[in-house]
Amino acid sequence: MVCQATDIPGSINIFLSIVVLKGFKPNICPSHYFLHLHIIFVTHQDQAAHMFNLILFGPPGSGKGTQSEKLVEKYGLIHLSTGNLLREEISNRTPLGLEAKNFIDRGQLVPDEVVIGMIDSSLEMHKDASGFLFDGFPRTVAQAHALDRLLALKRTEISIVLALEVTEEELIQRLLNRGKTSGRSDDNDEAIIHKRFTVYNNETAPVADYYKKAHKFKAIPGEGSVNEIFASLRKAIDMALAS
Ligand code: B4P
Repeated sequence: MVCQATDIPGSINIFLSIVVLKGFKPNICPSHYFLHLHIIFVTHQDQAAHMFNLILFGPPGSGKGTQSEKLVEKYGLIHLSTGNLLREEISNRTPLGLEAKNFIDRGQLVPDEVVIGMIDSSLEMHKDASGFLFDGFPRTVAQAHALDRLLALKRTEISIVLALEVTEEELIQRLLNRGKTSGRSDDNDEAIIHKRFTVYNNETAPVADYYKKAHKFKAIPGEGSVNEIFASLRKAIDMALAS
């Protein structure tokens, strides 16, 4: 079997050069070794192309976290919640957590570079995932661009964005209720909750237009029982998977 040097992607040539420089001598002829590496590369590419990547979008308290738990169980996706990742950093009192707390306590968004860095490392940690559920990310257009770039590096993309729609009165009730038991500093104070809505309208709502232009956006009614909303989300996902 003959394999031509022009068939081999540049990155693999570089990889092989490093391996050879480090003294590794494959016990097969170089052309077959290249072919073997090429097959590994193509297999990895195919897996990435078939990933299902979902964004669960919506204002604070719309039920992203609640529904994400059920969706990851149903579809076997890896759950990436920037809110949860940030709260973990805060409870571990890391420098990143201490910086993030200042923003969260005031109802503001944590700087883009911090959350993008967290998502980048999480994607790296789950190289073999069949897909991701992004919960609470992206929250700015800059984050949406960064996510597109990170996924393109993995030769995959966002499959669908499902946006939970809930009225502001209902959101306030849910957040104040959660604040009674969650101990979350950003849920206890109505002024902070209003600040979060202002930030959402100014910085996060434009993310919806970004995905509408890409024909990936679908609104889902976010009021009703948790199971009713879950059924609507499942219907939208199953349609996207079938298309
Ligand atoms: P998040 O942790 O993302 O949380 P959230 O938007 O407040 O809530 P979620 O929509 O997940 O609501 P949940 O299911 O819990 O963000 C927290 C903060 O972290 C942000 O304000 C920001 O500062 C920072 N942050 C996070 N990501 C960031 C990013 N990408 N960039 C910058 N900063 C970032 O539901 C809320 C309540 O409603 C719960 O009590 C739940 O039980 C209840 N509920 C859910 N569904 C219900 C239903 N159908 N009926 C009645 N109640 C319901």
